[in-house]
Amino acid sequence: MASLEGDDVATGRLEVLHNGQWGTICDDSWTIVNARVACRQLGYPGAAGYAAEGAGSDPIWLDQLVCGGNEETLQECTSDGWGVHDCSHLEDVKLSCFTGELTVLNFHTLVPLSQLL
Ligand SMILES: [Ca+2]
Ligand SMILES: [Ca+2]
Repeated sequence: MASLEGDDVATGRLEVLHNGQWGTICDDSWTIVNARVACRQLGYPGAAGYAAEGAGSDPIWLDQLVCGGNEETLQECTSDGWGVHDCSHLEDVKLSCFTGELTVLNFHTLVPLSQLL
């Protein structure tokens, strides 16, 4: 088992800039893979979580966003197209990113079962 522990977490409504206008992202099809791409693009080392609680008021720019995980930016992921959506602002993505170095907690030495008996 490996687990991750972040020092600190930054949380906020995720918005993208398109044609000089900021807009929100709908949570439909949103995954932790998308969240990782977004956090990396924001300069953070990893994604801690997400929720549909952004509650923005700018245009809803992206819906059905699907990232493969290797993209440098969310703009490289597939979507229905800029401004094409069937969402409300209740579905705006709220994103949490780790801000500190990730620490991998790992390497429990395994004692053979026979020694425990
Ligand atoms: Ca939704
Ligand atoms: Ca949708």
